[in-house]
Amino acid sequence: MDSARPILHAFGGVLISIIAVRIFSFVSKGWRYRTLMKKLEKMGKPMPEHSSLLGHLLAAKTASEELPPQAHSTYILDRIGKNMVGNKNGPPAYYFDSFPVSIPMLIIRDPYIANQVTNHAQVSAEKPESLKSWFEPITGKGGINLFTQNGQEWKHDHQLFLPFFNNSNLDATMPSVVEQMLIFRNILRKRAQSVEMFRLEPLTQLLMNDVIGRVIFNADLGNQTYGSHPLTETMLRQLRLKFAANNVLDNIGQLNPLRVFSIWNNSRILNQHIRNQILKRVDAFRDAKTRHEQLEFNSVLDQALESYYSEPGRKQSDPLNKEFLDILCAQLRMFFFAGYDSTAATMSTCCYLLSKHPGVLAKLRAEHDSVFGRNIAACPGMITENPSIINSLPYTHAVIKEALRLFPPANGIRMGCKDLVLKGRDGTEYPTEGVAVQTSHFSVHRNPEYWPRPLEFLPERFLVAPDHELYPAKGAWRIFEYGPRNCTGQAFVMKEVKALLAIICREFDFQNCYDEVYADEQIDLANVDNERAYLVEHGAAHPRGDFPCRVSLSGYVPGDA
Ligand code: HEM
Ligand SMILES: *[C@@H]1O[C@H](CO)[C@@H](O)[C@H](O)[C@H]1NC(C)=O
Ligand SMILES: *[C@@H]1O[C@H](CO)[C@@H](O)[C@H](O)[C@H]1NC(C)=O
Ligand SMILES: *[C@@H]1O[C@H](CO)[C@@H](O)[C@H](O)[C@H]1NC(C)=O
Ligand SMILES: CC(=O)N[C@H]1CO[C@H](CO)[C@@H](O)[C@@H]1O
Repeated sequence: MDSARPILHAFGGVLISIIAVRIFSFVSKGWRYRTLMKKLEKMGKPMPEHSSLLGHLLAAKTASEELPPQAHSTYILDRIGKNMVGNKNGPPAYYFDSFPVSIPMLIIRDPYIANQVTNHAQVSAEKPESLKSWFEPITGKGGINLFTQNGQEWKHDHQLFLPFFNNSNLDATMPSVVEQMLIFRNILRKRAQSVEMFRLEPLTQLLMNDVIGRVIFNADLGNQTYGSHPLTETMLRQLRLKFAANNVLDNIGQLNPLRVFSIWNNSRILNQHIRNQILKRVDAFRDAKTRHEQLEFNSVLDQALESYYSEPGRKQSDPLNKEFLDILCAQLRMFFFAGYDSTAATMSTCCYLLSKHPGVLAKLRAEHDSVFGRNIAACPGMITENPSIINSLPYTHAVIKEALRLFPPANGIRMGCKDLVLKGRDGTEYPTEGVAVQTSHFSVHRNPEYWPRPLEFLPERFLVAPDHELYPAKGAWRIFEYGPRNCTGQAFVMKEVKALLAIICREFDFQNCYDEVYADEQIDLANVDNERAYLVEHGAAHPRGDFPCRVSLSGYVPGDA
């Protein structure tokens, strides 16, 4: 035992030093952030009352207490703005210091200011360092992926994957996508035989999981048909863990050692599966190349291999180097997440809103009649034969945009710099040095100064001429953000959701069961715009309750186009 003592001593010393360094860095960071905010407060910049000790945590607490349970942090940020004196709709932008929850931020609620951010040469391209810890459980590898990378490293990897998203390659994926949607349609047909209520979103999630497994890394997850695939399960489990105890005010959950361990364990399993998939595909990819076979489409993985092997000095027979394999693994985990979660939410949100707006549904069906003809059953085959047909569905497109306006799954974030001082329309200046600039899509998309009838579901606003009062202001709809860091997957999202609506909307009627499920609920919905399906935190922002509904065969008879 005695001989172990010096070692234990040394170990204890190291441990204490590590802890001391961590505490020191935490305190000095906190001090720096609070001082920066105090300075901005003294300059009279818009912000809630700032405490030297707690920053704006009390303002966040007050705001969250005025909201229903689990309301997404986007409502908290919106509420904090509305609680500030002087402007009942809240200021166009305000500073927010929630350290240790996040680094200091400038929250933007106005498109005029948001446009300046995405037009600025440096800031438009720069992500804050702190975003990496958000992504770490999802992508591993220190949270490094296209969302969080900067500079040359981002440019390089962005180029690597970009060709996947060209229009002809996306069209070439559509037959595989439609195949999965037909499985989904059959599941709905079964549900339609019973009057039992069910939740739609878990089904759109499985649909999108299977779609994305195929187009991201050539995996047939088959979850819709066979029961859940380990990869699907691990990803869903990881997201549940990440968001279980993770809201703006309760970050303590992240320190729970059991949770930390489970996240690490899940991360390990995700890596194993994806690595195997990569290595399997490298072989198949080489095979196809030596036999000069044309692939049906390039998956994201195929595209990365294609780019990798066409770099100068590399031979087709070379193995992947470790560095590339690591980053590829992290990027594919990111694509797997980015590819299914928010798209699945969008699909169920559209079905929810259509169930509440029969007039919109009627117009949507009429458009599908005119493009796909009177034989409803022929539609999927027509998309498979000629994927570009879904580009001629302007009303459907507008329905999706309007659903996304009201239920934005994501936000935009950039790192500010000394050179960028934003200006409000009233002349107020907002320095951005040292703060992350976050554009709140929810607040921008419901901003009454830019959107007439902001809370109404009016797809027509995206179809009217520029001189019409409903015509959206520049940059007021920014669901995929603008500038060099906009969403790489946006064209794909629109194609997928349009195809799904074309395939299911004429055949089925959805009956919205929110009132039934939440009939006995005694909560005040005033601060979530009286919306029972208010957004909650789960990966991307999702409507609460996973859309409880019933589905039935509509009996719809297509009209003459
Ligand atoms: C409804 C669905 C989706 C929404 C609302 C959405 C939204 C966004 C937003 C707002 C950003 C920019 C974030 C920022 O400005 O800080 C973004 C970035 C990104 N999205 Fe999406 N997205 C969706 C679906 C997808 C899909 C299906 C893919 C890929 C298959 C994808 C891949 C990406 C990537 C790679 C980035 C990072 C771009 C970069 O910084 O280089 N997204 N997305
Ligand atoms: C689009 O990407 C695919 C797959 O990488 C490639 O084969 C095709 O040549 C590209 N087309 C265009 C127009 O860039
Ligand atoms: C890691 O997770 C898997 C899947 O949930 C589980 O079977 C396994 O026991 C876990 N490993 C450890 C060491 O807890
Ligand atoms: C989106 O980003 C790409 C890649 O950086 C860029 O080429 C394109 O112009 C951007 N689009 C918009 C609308 O900002
Ligand atoms: C159709 C089907 O079998 N779906 C299964 C997919 O996986 C989930 C669990 O993640 C199961 O609950 C579903 O039954």
